[in-house]
Amino acid sequence: DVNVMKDVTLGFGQALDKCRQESQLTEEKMEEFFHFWRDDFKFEHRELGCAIQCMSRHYNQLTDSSRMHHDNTEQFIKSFPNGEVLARQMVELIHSCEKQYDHEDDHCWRILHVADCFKQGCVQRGIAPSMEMMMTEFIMEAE
Ligand code: BOM
Repeated sequence: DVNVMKDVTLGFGQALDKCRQESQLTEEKMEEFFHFWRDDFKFEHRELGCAIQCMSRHYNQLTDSSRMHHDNTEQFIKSFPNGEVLARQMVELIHSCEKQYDHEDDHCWRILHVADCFKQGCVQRGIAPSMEMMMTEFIMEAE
């Protein structure tokens, strides 16, 4: 459900600031992580892939080969309200995206493609939050 995805995104996005420096992801390339869900968001900066790698590592969601750690990712999603309704679906979706891009040896590029594929899959399944939802919640949290 879209509300779960909104919460998981905002939770995951908490690691962005910590990862900006090491990934070189400037605010010009991505101001806030929730912009991920904008209709016109372009997955073109390798730095975003590096940032997602850093953020995933921060939450112990990566294996030594920089692939998704299934159990830890499932637990992370389940740590949000109603997370259990989406956890398996999200892990399976990310894994199917990983398999599609397994030939890409550069971790940052691969993760960027996986993220794009994950977003498209969420849109198709109707579990992608709207930008309006993301903005509202983000502003509420900041107040
Ligand atoms: O192969 C490496 C796997 C990296 C996972 C990339 C998934 C895309 C995540 C970007 C969006 C995140 C929103 C919510 C967090 C889900 C865990």
